[in-house]
Amino acid sequence: MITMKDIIRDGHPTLRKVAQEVVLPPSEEDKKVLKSLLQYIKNSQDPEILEKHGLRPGIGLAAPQINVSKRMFAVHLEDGSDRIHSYALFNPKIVSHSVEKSYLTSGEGCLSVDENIPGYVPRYSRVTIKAFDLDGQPVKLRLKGLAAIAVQHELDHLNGIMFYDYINQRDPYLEPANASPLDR
Ligand code: SB7
Ligand code: NI
Repeated sequence: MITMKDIIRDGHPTLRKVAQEVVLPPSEEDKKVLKSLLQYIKNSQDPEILEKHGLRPGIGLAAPQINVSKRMFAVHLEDGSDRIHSYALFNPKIVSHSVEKSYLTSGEGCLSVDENIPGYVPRYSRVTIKAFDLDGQPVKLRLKGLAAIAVQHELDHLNGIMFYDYINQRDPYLEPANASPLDR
């Protein structure tokens, strides 16, 4: 079971690396790691397990955050339309995206960043993702809203990018161009 002690923090070099593609079909070991990422997110959303193991709540977790530099991540969240998005993906790619952007009015956080870093993080409003699921089968997802934002945050971890890289240094709350606000 993944707990906070397994999660590497800002400053660790792995968080700035471009992660390696996963060899498909996935090995049992890679599947085990990906399942454990999803399980962490689910556990962190269960108040009892969260409390018992001192977890920080999250809606996604990428393999580099547990110091595994491979292209896989999990997302588990309920969006503004009460829809549950639960994904565990290998080798995800954005194949198309909207011109329009979106940002969370509450900003973003990261399990690998202990401080709160305020500011707007511009993301594409809509993304189409191609990836492979736990069985190694191809999947194509069309996402908007919080699910689109979460997937972009996780994909960035596979490319060594942190959410605060996008925050305007002069004015963290500068309205991003072409963007609509999203309340969580
Ligand atoms: C706010 C939080 C997240 C994504 C988008 C907006 C995920 C937080 C947990 N993570 O650190 C996952 O990488
Ligand atoms: Ni993160």
